[in-house]
Amino acid sequence: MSTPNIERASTSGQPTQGPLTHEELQLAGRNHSMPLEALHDDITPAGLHYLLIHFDIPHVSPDTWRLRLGGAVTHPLELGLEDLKSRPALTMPVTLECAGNGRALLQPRPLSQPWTTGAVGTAEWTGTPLAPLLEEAGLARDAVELVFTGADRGIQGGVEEPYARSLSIDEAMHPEVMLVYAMNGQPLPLQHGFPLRLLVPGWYGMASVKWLTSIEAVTSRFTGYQQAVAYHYLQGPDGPGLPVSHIRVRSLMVPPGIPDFFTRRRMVDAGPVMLRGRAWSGHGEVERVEVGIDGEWMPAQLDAPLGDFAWRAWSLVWVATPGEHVLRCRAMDSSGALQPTEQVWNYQGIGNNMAQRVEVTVR
Ligand SMILES: Nc1nc2c(c(=O)[nH]1)N[C@H]1C(S)=C(S)[C@@H](COP(=O)(O)O)O[C@H]1N2
Ligand SMILES: [Mo]
Repeated sequence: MSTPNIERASTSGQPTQGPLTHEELQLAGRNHSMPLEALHDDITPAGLHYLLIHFDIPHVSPDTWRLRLGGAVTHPLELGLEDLKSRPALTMPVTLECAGNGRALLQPRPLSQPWTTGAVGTAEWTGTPLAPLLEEAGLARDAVELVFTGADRGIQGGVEEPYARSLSIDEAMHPEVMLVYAMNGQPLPLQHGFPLRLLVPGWYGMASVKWLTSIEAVTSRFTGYQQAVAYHYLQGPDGPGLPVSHIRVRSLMVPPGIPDFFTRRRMVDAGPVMLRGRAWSGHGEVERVEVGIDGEWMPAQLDAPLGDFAWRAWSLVWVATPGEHVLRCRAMDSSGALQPTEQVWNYQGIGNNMAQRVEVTVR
């Protein structure tokens, strides 16, 4: 192999204490995170929004593309992009976060996409609500779930499948669930699901199926890989474990000052420093953010929420004194959930919302 310092993983999925593997580097290069300085703005430009693509970006021609809504319905529908755009439109800021955000900070480290903290972004999404379409199609009485399938396909855990996820009828009928064709006022970029994706606000990103081609009403629980095997809170390789759904409360700060190129350690000048960041949760409104300066927690100032499903800005003035410091932040939501300061480990490295840690040298 031509990369002598990068090890090759022997098995996928098993946690490791070892150095970064060739496979993780390959995934990290394909799927980038949001640079934390993008936390300055309410809306993340599409090019800075994180990306997660399990397989390959499929080539979809918008002229021949159709969305099929069928299965256990009385009136199956087939819609083109223009049909969808002529329906009632909704634009909403929504914070998306990958369920694996924080995975690579866990010890031992589950082998998969090696996110540190930036697998998040907030875009202004435009689309049409799903519920009226389901009503038009007329769900059969014995329909229990809707299966959403993308045009991309690959092999995971030895299983070859298109990327597909399901929602219960109840979950799918929520008014904020939409079929989205624009991001920040532009047609959906290829990498974010062109021409159409599902958007499930409040849920971790895996639910928001990109390159959507079909919605099928089914009469028994969907058992596809991304639904039944991936995305569970597990303690070991075997289940059962709880399925992953809503985003756990999290906050992040814009790292202050300037970074050292290689270590990204921060250099800050002594004196008052405005610390700023964002906090979000899929379990209710963010009610409190605290900033920890060398272990002492202080309440931050909260701005008005950007939307029901979008992050909330916070700030705090820190009077920086010369020396080495550790800055942290943690948020609490209206369900009472508070970010932990120590890791809470699970086998797939899901939902690691441990409080961020930023090391700073003040000069
Ligand atoms: N068809 C399809 N949809 C998908 C994925 C995928 O690989 N294929 N990845 C999912 C995951 S795990 C996440 S976190 C989000 C990422 O959305 P983004 O790339 O637009 O940020 O898309 C979800 N939808
Ligand atoms: Mo994800």
